[in-house]
Amino acid sequence: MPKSQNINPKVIRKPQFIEFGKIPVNQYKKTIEEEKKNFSNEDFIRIYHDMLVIREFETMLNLIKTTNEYNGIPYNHPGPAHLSIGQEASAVGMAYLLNTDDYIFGSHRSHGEILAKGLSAIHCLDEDSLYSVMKNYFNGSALKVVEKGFQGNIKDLAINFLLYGALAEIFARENGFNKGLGGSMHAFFTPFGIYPNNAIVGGSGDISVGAALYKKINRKPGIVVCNIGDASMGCGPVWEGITFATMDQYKTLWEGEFRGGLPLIFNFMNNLYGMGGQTMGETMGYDILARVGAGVNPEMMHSERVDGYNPLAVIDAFRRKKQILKEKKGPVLLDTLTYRISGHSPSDASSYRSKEEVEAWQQEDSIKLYGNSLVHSGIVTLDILENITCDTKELLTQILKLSIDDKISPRLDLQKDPDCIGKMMFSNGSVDKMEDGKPEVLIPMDENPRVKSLKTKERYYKDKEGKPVSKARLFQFRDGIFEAVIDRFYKDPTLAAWGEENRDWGGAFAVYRGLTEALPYHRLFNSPISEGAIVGTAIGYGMCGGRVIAEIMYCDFLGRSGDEVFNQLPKWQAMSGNIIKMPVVIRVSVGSKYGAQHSQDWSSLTAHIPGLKVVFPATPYDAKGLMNTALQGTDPVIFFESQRIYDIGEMFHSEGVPEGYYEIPFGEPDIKRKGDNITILSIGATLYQVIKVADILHDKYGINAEVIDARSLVPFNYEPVIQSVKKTGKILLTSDASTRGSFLKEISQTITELAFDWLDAPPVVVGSRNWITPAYEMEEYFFPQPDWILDAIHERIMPLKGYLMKTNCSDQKTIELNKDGI
Ligand SMILES: Cc1ncc(C[n+]2csc(CCOP(=O)(O)OP(=O)(O)O)c2C)c(N)n1
Ligand SMILES: [Mg+2]
Repeated sequence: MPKSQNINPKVIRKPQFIEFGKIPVNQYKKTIEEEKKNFSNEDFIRIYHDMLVIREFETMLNLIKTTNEYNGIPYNHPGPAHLSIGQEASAVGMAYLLNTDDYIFGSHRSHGEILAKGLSAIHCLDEDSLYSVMKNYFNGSALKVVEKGFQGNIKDLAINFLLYGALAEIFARENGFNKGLGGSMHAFFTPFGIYPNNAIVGGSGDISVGAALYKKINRKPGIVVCNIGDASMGCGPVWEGITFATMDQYKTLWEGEFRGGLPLIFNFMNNLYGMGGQTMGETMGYDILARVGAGVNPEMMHSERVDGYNPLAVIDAFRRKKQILKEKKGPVLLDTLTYRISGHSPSDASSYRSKEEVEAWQQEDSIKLYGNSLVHSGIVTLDILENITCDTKELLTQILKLSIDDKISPRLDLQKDPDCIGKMMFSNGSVDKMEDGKPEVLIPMDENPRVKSLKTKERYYKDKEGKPVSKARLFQFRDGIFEAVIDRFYKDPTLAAWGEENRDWGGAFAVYRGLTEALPYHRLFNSPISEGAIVGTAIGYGMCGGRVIAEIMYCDFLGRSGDEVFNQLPKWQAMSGNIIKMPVVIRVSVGSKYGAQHSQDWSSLTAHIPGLKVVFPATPYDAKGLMNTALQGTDPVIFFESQRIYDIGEMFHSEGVPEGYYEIPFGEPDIKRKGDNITILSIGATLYQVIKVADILHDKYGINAEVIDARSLVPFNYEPVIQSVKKTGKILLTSDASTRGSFLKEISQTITELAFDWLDAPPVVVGSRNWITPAYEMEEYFFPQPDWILDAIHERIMPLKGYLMKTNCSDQKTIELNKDGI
């Protein structure tokens, strides 16, 4: 809570009533005659044309899925096709007033939105820009296909390009908009402002908020439209996204031109169903979806239901809502009423709705009714409409032929390059700043109180006389992270950071102390307690071109951002065909002292997910160097920090932590102590237990342990570890993660495979117990202790002369515990 806003009990405790205003429902009443001042005849016809293109595109896919044929052309498409037959007016109405600066996000059912937005972009762009978009996209590979033998103007060529790029993508062809790695549910095309469509229901709910933040924070033109289904209103990320998007601080605390609401429309494409669950009347309680806006903020999100079966009603709504966003009074909630005539997917048996219901909606078919109204108003003749239908069918037949021809539209050649998808998981960029410009800061860096105070600190844990430095004088682990972060804030104008208690408080563990003084609100702010949206918005911000640090206060809370961390953050770079970069650093603090729900090390979960880089430094020198690398990169990084060592000083790098900038490459384990007799590899804070063990081994048993700090989990260079094992013949691995399924088990398995011939004993893993983390007073029975490591060495690797076991780590015990699921 900022001190500038005083919460006065005399005011807050006063009795009052909350009053809700009216939410318009289907209030559009204009006739075509009345709309003639807004649309030329050409415009009216274009709307019809665009709806029809979508209808025919989806009809073609439906026929392919259900009959393996369209217009005499056979094809088998085994993948998904969630069609939007019936929803065309809502898509075209949504896209009609948008240009390429306006970004749309969507769901699994987005073919219609892609085509509508693409057609709208083609209409807006001049021919030169259009041609250069097509020519520059993947070296013009899709353009070459549609350009061959084409006769006509650039705009028509671009329509062919749009249809081909989308269809080739749906059929997983390399010429598709995302090299065939997105497919039907995820296809998108950023040059036309079409941003990721998400197969996780509600997945766009928070990502699009991040995109709107990107526009606001970086003064970019345009708005963001989050197109999601009605059933996604039941999803956490959507609610969190709405909460994040409507925070008061944009209007109360953000300064100058940054003050004001986000340029964002939550546009619910309300077809009244999930798959088979009926939202109004069965699975939700809102009756009319637009009602939800009423409870969110005093503006009721300018919520409105609009008749999405009338394209002009939707355009009218978007015109009015865009004005609201222009006045910085957003975000807005639109409940765009529609109906899908097609099944959820072509295999849908429609067991959840009656034939009569579907027929009733077919009677009101938006294309038919809109076409008739154009004819009645004398705007167009039936013949012209028929011609549009014939031309579209012919065009789609052509596009289909091109898209399914294996020679013209091959798939990625995994035979020739088996690693080609693997190589797309990361962009591996190294960029000082994501964009040129002067970073906005409040004071010069050297006037920052924390920066000044750090200049007086000892950057090594012992002073010149070899005496340990007091905590007050010590440059600590948290300071290493701070130095990397503040440095980047003064380098990269796009860098923004958010999370719980990031501002004023200075981050829950004081890593950010000093940043509040340095940065305006729009670069550092407190988020709601919405871990999903903290990560989701960071993803949206990153994929639009900004660099961002988001913070998860405790590792245990990662589950709250499960989908964002598992499905979104790691996947979009590859799913885009490497069009998208993801310069997103997620700081995750691993707790202790606070018991079962605040002390878990879940690093293995994140390391298991392809597409994330995962690091876990254990010293201030490594923390600063690795954070610099994370913030120089263009890939998503999960940056683990152990709360047990935030105040530790640098004990290994004898020159201490350098004041200047340096990077530590990801993936390089670091030998913290040299030795010949046994290798001990640790991840995270357990390093300090290992050092104690190494001392005991040396002093009591004359054994020299080589201590390796993994530092990174992904990527990971095995070579130095193998080298060490070749020398010692023995390895023990230890970390604070519960043993079962930990990343150490992965490393030990790989070492077994790579260094079996040199091993005198199997690699042994000592992790935490497979229980809940108990209270601080009992933690020594949970986290790996020096005795446990010594026990394991004695029992499993090499007997230590005269050693007495402290715990039972026998084979029998291991079998018993596993039998009991412990
Ligand atoms: C998180 C998640 N849960 C379930 C599904 C399976 N699923 C796919 S679409 C769908 C219904 C979505 O309904 P809605 O959001 O209204 O979009 P619509 O399909 O009606 O366009 C479901 C349950 C999913 N893809 N993601
Ligand atoms: Mg729906």
